[in-house]
Amino acid sequence: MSSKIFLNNRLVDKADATISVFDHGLLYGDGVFEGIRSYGGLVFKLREHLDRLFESAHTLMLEIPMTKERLEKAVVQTLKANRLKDAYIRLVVTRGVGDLGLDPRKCRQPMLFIIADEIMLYPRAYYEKGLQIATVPTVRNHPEALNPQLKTLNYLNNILAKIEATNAGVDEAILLNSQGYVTECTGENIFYVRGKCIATPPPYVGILRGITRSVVMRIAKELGFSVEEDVFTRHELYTADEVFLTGTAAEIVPVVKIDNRQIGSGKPGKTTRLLTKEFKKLTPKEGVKYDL
Ligand code: PXG
Repeated sequence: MSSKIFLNNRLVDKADATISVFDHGLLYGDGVFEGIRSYGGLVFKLREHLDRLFESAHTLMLEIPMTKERLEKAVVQTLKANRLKDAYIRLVVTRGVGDLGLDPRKCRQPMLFIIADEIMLYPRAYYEKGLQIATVPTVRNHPEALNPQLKTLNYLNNILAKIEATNAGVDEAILLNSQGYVTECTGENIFYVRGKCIATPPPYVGILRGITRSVVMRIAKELGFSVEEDVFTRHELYTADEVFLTGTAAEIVPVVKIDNRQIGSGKPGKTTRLLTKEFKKLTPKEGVKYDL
């Protein structure tokens, strides 16, 4: 069965899911997106993802051509059409077709599409052995230039960082802000563990307020950890007991080496493993249910 894409209010075959070269999403990166997952027939944190999508669009003055309720149904409809219980969902809204000038007023109709596909899982070794990551020269977007809270089609800041990490021979990049404080990775938030304390940077340093981040903070509090949102430098990461990353695609990944410094024992730590276990208990329980 060929996969079905939800494109502007209807399901079309993948081969027919095409958009114009005059779409400003392509010409200028003018658009917003979300990456969502479903686990065993439940869409995880769908409402939170839709809220964030609408917030990003609101700031860009991009009108999403559908209500949140209708969009929720459209996501489920796309999952059903593709008969996917465990899926990766990409929801994109672009400014739509305009002319060769960046004025968004020339774009009459936003373009909305939803792709639901098999999840591309990270290699098992990442979870079993842990990641090696490095800080990169590219600085995270300044919040007053392009706020990282906006999940827009402009991901070049993150892509440059990813290229630099790859060039340095590591799996992922840490981006610092213009003051040298740790922000996040290219598509994941970052945490460190020290004893019974778990810390992660606050949104004002310039990060995306990740949905997985919020879930992990909640789990950690429930387990009796003190959870802090605080600014910190690389030194705090180098000297932590454990470091891990969170994101929709990655879930929770242990980090064992940063800028060639071993973190803790050099193996995924017990707190990271405990949080992962609790997170995995939660995902098949919380979410918007659908039947195939
Ligand atoms: N920071 C950045 C810059 C991100 O793009 C996260 C943190 C984690 O947020 P969530 O809400 O997912 O916990 C992200 C998320 C993709 C993809 O296909 C990207 C993300 C999520 C899912 C898929 O590139 N980024």
